[in-house]
Formats: sequence, structure tokens, C-alpha cells
Amino acid sequence: MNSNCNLHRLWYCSPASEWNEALPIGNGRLGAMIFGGVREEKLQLNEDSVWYGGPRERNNGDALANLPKLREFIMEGRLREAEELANFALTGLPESQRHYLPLGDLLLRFDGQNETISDYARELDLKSGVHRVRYRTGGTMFEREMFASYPDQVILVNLTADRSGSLSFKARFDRSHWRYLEKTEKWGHDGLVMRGSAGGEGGCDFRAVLKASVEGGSCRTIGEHLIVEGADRVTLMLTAATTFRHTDPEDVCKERLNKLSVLAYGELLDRHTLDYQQLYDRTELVFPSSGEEGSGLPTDERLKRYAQGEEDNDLIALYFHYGRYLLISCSRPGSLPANLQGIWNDSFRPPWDSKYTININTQMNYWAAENCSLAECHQPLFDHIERMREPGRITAGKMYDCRGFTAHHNTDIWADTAPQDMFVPASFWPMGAAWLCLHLWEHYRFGGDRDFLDTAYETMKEAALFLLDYLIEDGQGRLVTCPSVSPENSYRLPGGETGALCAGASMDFQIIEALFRACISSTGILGRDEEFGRELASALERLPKPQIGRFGQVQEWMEDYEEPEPGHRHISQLFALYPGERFTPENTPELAAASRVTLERRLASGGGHTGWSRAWIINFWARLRDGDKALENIRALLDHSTLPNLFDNHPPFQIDGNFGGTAGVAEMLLQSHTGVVHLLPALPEAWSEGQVRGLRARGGFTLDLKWAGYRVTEVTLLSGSDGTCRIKGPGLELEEFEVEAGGRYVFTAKEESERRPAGGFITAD
Ligand code: FUC
Repeated sequence: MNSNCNLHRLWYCSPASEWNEALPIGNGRLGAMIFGGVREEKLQLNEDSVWYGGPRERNNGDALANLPKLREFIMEGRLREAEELANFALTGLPESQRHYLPLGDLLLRFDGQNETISDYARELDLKSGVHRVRYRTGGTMFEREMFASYPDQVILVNLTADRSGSLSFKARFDRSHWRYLEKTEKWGHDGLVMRGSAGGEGGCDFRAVLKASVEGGSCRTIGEHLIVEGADRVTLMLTAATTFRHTDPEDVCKERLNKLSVLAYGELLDRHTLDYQQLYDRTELVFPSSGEEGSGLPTDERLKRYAQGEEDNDLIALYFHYGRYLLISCSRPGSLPANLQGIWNDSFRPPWDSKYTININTQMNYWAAENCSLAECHQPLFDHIERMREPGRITAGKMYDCRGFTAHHNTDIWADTAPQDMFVPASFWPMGAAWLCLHLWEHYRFGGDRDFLDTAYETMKEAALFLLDYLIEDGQGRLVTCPSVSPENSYRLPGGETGALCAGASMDFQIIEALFRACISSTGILGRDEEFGRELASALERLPKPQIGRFGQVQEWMEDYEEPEPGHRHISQLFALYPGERFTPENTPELAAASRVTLERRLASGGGHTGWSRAWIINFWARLRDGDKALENIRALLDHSTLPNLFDNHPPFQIDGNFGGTAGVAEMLLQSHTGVVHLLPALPEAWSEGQVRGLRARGGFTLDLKWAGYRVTEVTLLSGSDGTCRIKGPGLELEEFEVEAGGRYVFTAKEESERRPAGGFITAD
């Protein structure tokens, strides 16, 4: 194993003793958590479409009739009555959407290996997307290589030993000790099939199929076991499918494995590596080797050291690279989007159903997709938004008598859009679709694909149409959402009544403004629908304006209400700072200053206590150009909210913080939301020198960047389209210049200009 590559490798000196120590592999659709045990290896398996139950129409048929009353209660400040009525009339029927389930486990039992174990190590090599386990026992060195191949849609386990004939083990499937399993049967002398149903009305049937290819020794199947004896080398191929995508998933799995079994392991590995590296290798962050003592230590030790206050910039780079690895592993074209746990879940009743919470969490899962050069991995989210349109139209019409499509704060495998739970602070928020649609717009802004926008615009427009109809006058000429909530916070009225249901939460009009502006820009770019654009523009003028409250903070609601929980984990009123872009230090200095106050207040009252909340805070500080604060919160993320396998810890494990943290690091190094490519906008004191390759900026640009002494020393820009570009950064200010599609532009600092902030750069080509 390569030991000096600690920027791209998680490694440990002992097997995982629990799930949060196991290491993830995945190809978007298939996932496994690998424990690396010696006498028993366990791969806890997932397939993205194994969910309990089928599609349902859950919209509450009493919503519409009660809507006027509900609005009246809210406008009159009768919150208790409003919330009671909302619980009756808006709650989905039934209350909950569907939940995600584990596929099962693959267990390998190595009975003969009872002697002392030495030289144990397990690693996740991010460079190749391969997990390895190695140990010595009885004088023999054993090695396993495991990965999930996207091109071949299989999980591979390759077992070798340095002494011939020494590989013997028994393999079987398990699914919580059979209680949730229909049946495992042998498939010839070298295969097993696990058959089951995910349960619930209309739920999917699933199959997992295993096939062994054995060199030397023997392979046979007895009952539910596959038994290998005295082999030199074994390759296990595993695949799975459900009736979500196939009428006969078993046939699909078997055909796939039969086809692949004629190929050598090396070929399958090469195909995987080629595919994986094409994505992973695009981006790299390197800090100068600072002789940090921790970097040679196993990952869990490093994490502990860092939490105790030691420096370890390489650990931050590793965390950044790992975020990209995780996105590649849980969201690939054709898969479902990354859910609350990406794809990795071992529970039959996972936290929040391991589905899609769309009042921050699913969006955060994709914050690193564009700027970290993984735009393809964004595609499953776009497919899902498309699938939400029809259910979302029904929800919009039936619950609110509105055109367009809407979704509340959750969705599931079936793209359900009706409210989730009977939990007022979260459930009755009709903004989920609108926020998701901004991801379509961002994808266009980064990549510049006009054909994509041509299609995406229709979806964005439908989300905007809903809002045009949903907005009501507040009595002062303003257009407000009602009912709504500011996710998932509550407020206190001057009379003392506390509630969450409201009219015109700040986040709502920030999202609406962003969506309407995106639609208006799109009509210009596409040259169509100008009339609709004008309609949106006039509605925009009537939206409430952001307000600054009595503490100097950005108001979360239209009134400066008292907050019963000032350290709340959601910081929705700063949507316009990030991921929105309406608040910037340059264009809205007062609102930027008020954003700072808002953050400080949240943090002073215990905010940032969940992983994703902390990750959001990193991005906020980056947008406020405060690198030291951003880094302070990266430390807090790794210290309080990161598990031994570097998974984000809500607690429990929830993957959003990994992606939010990764996006935050990128946001510290490059920003492009103001129309300028801004290099090193939030560089902390501890990062005086470094280099990053393959970050993307809006406008179709990809950048490589080196800096030293806190100043940009070299920047290479690749342009994906014809147009113009402006770049600025410490020690660098470039006037707008013309770029061509495919053009590569290099700017290097002149030796003597190192202390000069502007103009000291020459164009190399
Ligand atoms: C939102 C958050 C919770 C959690 C859940 C999945 O409701 O407020 O903290 O992340 O989603």
C-alpha cells in the first residue's frame, strides 16, 4: 500500500468495530460499507431503489377549503389556532412519505485464520476508488481489493494471498438475521441469489446476486452458502437490482454477471479506474508539506490530534478530496440523488427515513457539484426534480388551487411532494421545488449549456408559476407566502404567543427573488417568454425587502420578532448570502454586516451544533470573506461533527455536512457569483501557501491556482465558451479580457511584482 499519499487516503490499523468506522464504496446506485474484519469480512450493502412501499397521492383533500381561514388566523396572529388547523387540514395523508432500506449484508467467513494477525491495515484509496485490506497470519499475507464499478454496475471483491492454495472461506447473504429476508438460493456451483421484497403496498422486489470466479482450489454451493477451498485467487462479483427499474431484476443481474465473468479481474479494475479517475482527478488541493507530524498517522488518530488543537492542513485537504469521492460514489447519472446518507444506510428505520429533506439537506448535498468539477454528479438531482413535476402539480392544484408545481420540505423515491410529518416548524413550507430549481440555473451558469437551459427553464417556470399564484397581499401592498415557516424556527409575538407558521419568512422571498431573477435572465438568454418575464419583474417589485433588526441582524421574518431559540441550527434568513448571492460585501455592505451579526448571534447561542449547520456556517464566512472564521468552523466541523470514517455526524451520520464542508473549502479559494472570478476570497492566516487545481467558476471556466505569501502567483484558466472574463485576487486584478472556447490562459506573477497588488501579471499564452 502506498503510505505517503495521505492527501488521498483514509487508513486504519484495525478493522471497523462499528458501522461508523467502516469505509464506503459506491457507484451511485450500489453502495457498500466495508468493515475489513479478518475472520469475518462484512460488506453492508445498499441499492438506491430499495425503499419501503410504493407511490401514493397523500395530498390532504381538506387543505383548499381551509386555506382562507388558515390565512386569516396567521394574519391576525392567532398562531395556536392556525397551527391546529394546519395540522388537521394540511398534513399529508398519511403523515409520512416512504423510507429507504438496506439491501442486506455480504458476509465472508475465514474459518482457518485463527492465528496471530500482524501487519494489518485497511485503506480507502481515493485516487483509484479502491478499498484494500491486508494482513498476515500463519505466515501468509492476505489481501482484498474492493470497489464499486460504475461502468460495469457491480461491486468487486478480489481476494489474494502470497501462498498458493491458502484462500478458503464461506460466503453468504444476510439481512438482519433473516427476519427481513425472503430467501437466498444457490445459483449453480459458484453463485448465490438473495430474493426479497422491500415491503409495503406497491413496494419493490429486489435481488442481489453473487458470482465467484476462482483460480485453483474449489468452489461449491451448499444451501445458502458459497464455499471456496484452497484457492489461489478469488474474484467475487456482486450486483443487485429492483423492480423500480426492471420488470425482471434477477434476469438483469444474472445476465450482467454472466457477461462480466469472462473478463479478467484486472480488466474490470482498469475499466473502473479509468471511469473513476476521469472524475476524481480533475481537482486537487495541496498545501506545502509543513512537516506536520500527524500526516503519517492513521486517519482516526489524525482526526483526534486535530480535534486537540494540532495543525493538520493535509487533513483538511483529505476531507475536501473525500467529499468529492463521496459525491462520485453516491450520485452518478442514472442513479437516484444522494439521500440524507448518500446511499449508505444499514437501518430498517433510518433517521428521518434517509430520504430527501429539501429545506437545506438535499441542496447541500450538491453544493460542491459544480465548483468542484463534478457537474455530471448533479444529474440525478435534475432527474428527480423532473419526476417531482407531476406530483407537484397535483399538490399545487389540490392543496392551494395554484398553477405550476410545488413541494414541501421532503421528497422520497416516488418524488412525493405533499407535506411530510405533522411538525409545524418544518412541514408546511411550500418552497422545496423553488429552491431545488435554482440548482438547474446554477448548472447552466457554471457550464453554459444553452440546450440544458432550454429544457430546464420550463421546470423553473413551473415553480415560479406556482409562487405567482401562491403569493398573497399582506395588507400593505406586499406579496407574501402564507402559510409558510422559516425552516424550522419559531418566533414569539409581542403578546407572548409562540409559533412557527407565518406569512413571508425572509428565506421565502429570498428564494423567490432568486428564482424569478433566474427565470427573467433565462427568458433573455433563450429569447422567449418575455411577457412572463415582465410578469415576474412586476411581482418582484412587490416582494418584501430584507430588513435589519434591533440587534443589527438580518430579520428572519417580516417583523423583528423575538426568537425563543437564538442558536437555532437553521440560518435560513442568510439564504441570500449563501447559496444565494443577493447579500455581498461589495453590493450590499449593510446586509453583509447584518449577516455577520446574525452569524455571531447564532454562534454565541450555541448554533452550528449539527454537522450540516456547521458546514453552512463555513460557507457563510467564506462569502463574508473571513477566512479565519471559515477555518475556525472547519476545525469545529472536524472536531465535533465528524466520525472516525470522516462521515459527517449530525449526529447521527448524515452526509450533507461532508458536501457542505467540501463546498466551503472551495468557496474559500474561489468565488464567482458576482460576475468576477475572485481568487482566494477568504484565505485564512494558516493557508499562506498552496495550490488547487480544477475548481470551476460560473461562466464555463476551470481554474488552476498557486499562491504564496497570501498572494496569487500563478493562475491558469480554461474557458469552456467564447466570451469575456474578469479575474481578481490578492496581488492580481485583471481587466475584462476576451476568451475563446477551449482557450487556455496563464497568468504568472513577475518576480519583482510580488509586493504589488495589481498589474504585475503577464500572460504566458
Ligand atoms: C432538517 C434538519 C434536521 C435534520 C433533518 C434531516 O429537518 O432541521 O436537523 O437534518 O432535516
